[in-house]
Amino acid sequence: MFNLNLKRLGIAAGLSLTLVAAGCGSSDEGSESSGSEGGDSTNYSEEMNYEITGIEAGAGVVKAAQTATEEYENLAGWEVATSSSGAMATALGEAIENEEPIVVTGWTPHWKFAKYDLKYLEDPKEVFGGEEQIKTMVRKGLEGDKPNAYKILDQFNWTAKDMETVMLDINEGTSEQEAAKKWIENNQDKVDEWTKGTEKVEGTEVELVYVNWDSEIASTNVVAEVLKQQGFEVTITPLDNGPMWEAVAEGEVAGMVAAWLPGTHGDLYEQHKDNLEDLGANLEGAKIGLVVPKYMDVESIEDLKPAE
Ligand code: PBE
Repeated sequence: MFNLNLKRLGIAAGLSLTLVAAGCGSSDEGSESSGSEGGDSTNYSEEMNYEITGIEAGAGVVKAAQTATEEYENLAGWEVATSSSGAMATALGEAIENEEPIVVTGWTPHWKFAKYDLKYLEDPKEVFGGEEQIKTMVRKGLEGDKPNAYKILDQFNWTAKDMETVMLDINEGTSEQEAAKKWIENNQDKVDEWTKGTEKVEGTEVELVYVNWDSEIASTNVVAEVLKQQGFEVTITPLDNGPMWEAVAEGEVAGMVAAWLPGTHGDLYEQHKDNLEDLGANLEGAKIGLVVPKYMDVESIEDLKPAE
């Protein structure tokens, strides 16, 4: 994962260098803080208004961040501001442009690590958990009703690098569908493994649900395009996290490829696991945590300062 991010950083180096150079010229915060030991010597926490920039309220990473504000004594008085993944990305980009401090609820795979120089804050209390898998969940009975769709969903799996390729392409302006089609064209060998042993259909309907997180937009569009190429009539419906799990457990839709486990969606999995079918991992090496720009002189969640 980290090797991958380094490689990707190379691709975005032109952009990052510009940002860093602009930052150095406009602020001397970096030099002031470079000699410090405890972190947060420039009182970033106050500058950030003791606020973690979150995403959708229903996201697991937001819930974990809220838990962190309770578990870490030094986060007394901190709040997690919720909005959307898009708003978080905009706030992150603006903060970096001005070399201002910001803490966001972050996750990997995500294009932000290729575009910006970022780091995860250490989490000694392990509130955000360790390495995760992204798993595929389908409704009960799908195998009997729509065996070809079931098999493709079961066989779908790719790497963090694959997912990042699609995410970056979308971030750079390619439409979600076009980015998915392009990735499929360039990775036909992988796609052939997913469709292996299945037969084409004529217009069988399949509905997938997801949340508008950049990672899930990438995976869900790719799977949808593969299903379409096999003759399915595919609908993809964005929902909030809780309703996404419910839609599968209640049998309203075929399934989803967006289950982050064991930690991030652990509570939702416990709640619904008896009413859906777990088809296993479609991606290994995912992660969530608090993420900051590398120019910030803080390494651990414990370096942040409590609200006065
Ligand atoms: N995420 C991306 C999700 C799972 C996928 C990390 C934002 C969440 O926190 O629930």
